[in-house]
Amino acid sequence: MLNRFSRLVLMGIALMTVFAAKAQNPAISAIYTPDPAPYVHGDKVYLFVDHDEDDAVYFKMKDWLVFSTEDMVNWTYLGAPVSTETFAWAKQGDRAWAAQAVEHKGKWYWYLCCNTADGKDALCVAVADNPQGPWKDAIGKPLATGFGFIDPTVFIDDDGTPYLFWGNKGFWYGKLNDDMISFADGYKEVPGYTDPKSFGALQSKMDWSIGRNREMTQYEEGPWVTKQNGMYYAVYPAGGVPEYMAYSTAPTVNGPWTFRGRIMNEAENSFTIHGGNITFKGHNYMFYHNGALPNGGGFRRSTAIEEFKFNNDGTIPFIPFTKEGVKPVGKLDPTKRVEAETMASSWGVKLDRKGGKDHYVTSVHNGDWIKLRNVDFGEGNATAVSATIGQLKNAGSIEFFIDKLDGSSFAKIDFGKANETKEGRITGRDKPKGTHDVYILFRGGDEELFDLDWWNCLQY
Ligand code: FUB
Repeated sequence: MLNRFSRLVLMGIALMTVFAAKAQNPAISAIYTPDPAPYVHGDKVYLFVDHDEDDAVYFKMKDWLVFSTEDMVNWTYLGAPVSTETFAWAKQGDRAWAAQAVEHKGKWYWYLCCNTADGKDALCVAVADNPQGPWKDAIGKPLATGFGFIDPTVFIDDDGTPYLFWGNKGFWYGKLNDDMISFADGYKEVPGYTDPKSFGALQSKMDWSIGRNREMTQYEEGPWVTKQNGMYYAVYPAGGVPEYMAYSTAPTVNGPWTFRGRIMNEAENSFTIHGGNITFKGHNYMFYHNGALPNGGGFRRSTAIEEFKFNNDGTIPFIPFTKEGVKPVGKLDPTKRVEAETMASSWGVKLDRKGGKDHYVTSVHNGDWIKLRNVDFGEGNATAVSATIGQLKNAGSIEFFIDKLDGSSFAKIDFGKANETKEGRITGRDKPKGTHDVYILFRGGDEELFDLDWWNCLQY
């Protein structure tokens, strides 16, 4: 006979299963991830995002996070290696807003925006040898300051020349020197910023940078500049708030820009939308954010992703939002170490807020779960699952399920000591074979259980 608590947990699991079965968007569910800036590097996509605090009721943003994937659905959290503390001159604990990173000649440059200690909008640059860092302030001062100097996007042209574009209440750009941390000849307004032909017509409104009304265009903020087949593309949130996603194109990096219209509607449950597109393994993806996670909203936003195809003439089609998100473009090998913080979706758990290489799934409670997609068990030779935990607050267990969270698990591991590695036998009847989704379900008492570090399948 089930007691009341067990029944509630089972009901909760059933509800969460419905949520899990449908949604790959938002793409990351264990932490809020606004202003996504994806970057393709070899066989990986890195995702650089800002971070809305769980209890934010206005912009409350202190640090920036990194994730990576090889299959577009299972994302590995790589930590929170940069925060306002990285910039000693910056206002601390606030205004860690939109950013984008790029690799150039073996170094990684992360262009971010924050406020100076006296409240000016500032562009900043951090530099590192790899996306996990350690990152440090590249110049020890802002790269540039000015009203509306937010949302930098970095673009490296085919000839290797880097450019930075940015701005809200204005749209500016400048050629960077090869050092990536200084402008070659200053910066200026993007040609056509106030021209409806370039960035769409919008009635005149107050421009705080000049202190009076002027003709404004649809361009709002958050530019994302790329080049494809000789054509320059600027994708950007448009139309004032609530923002939709629009784009313009130009034959040269200096314009003239032509307004091409709407590519995404106003985001679900968020008055901002911000993101950018990449091509990975032959697929085109548009990243953006919405407020669609449980407890999400305009100040608790999450990365979402849609696949799209360019039209034959190079234009970008209108891209509808989906709950399903994108399909996997690779498989996950469970016989290799799988970091616990690699997941396609999750319920209840959180991620640590640290820099460095070691990360954990935290805030684990009874009934929480992690889902991984396209896990390839091959011929079904795995005979056990091994897992390692970090801190232990209370004893508990993990159970592994195939494809759905009901029925019987194929392996179970109990934990009672901090930092232990333990194995659970895979029973013959339930042996996983071929490619499946995997759920890891946490079980225990009412209190927080333990931090999960990593797991893998073993063959004896
Ligand atoms: O996330 C803070 C700000 O909201 C960004 O800098 C803007 O682009 C908007 O998304």
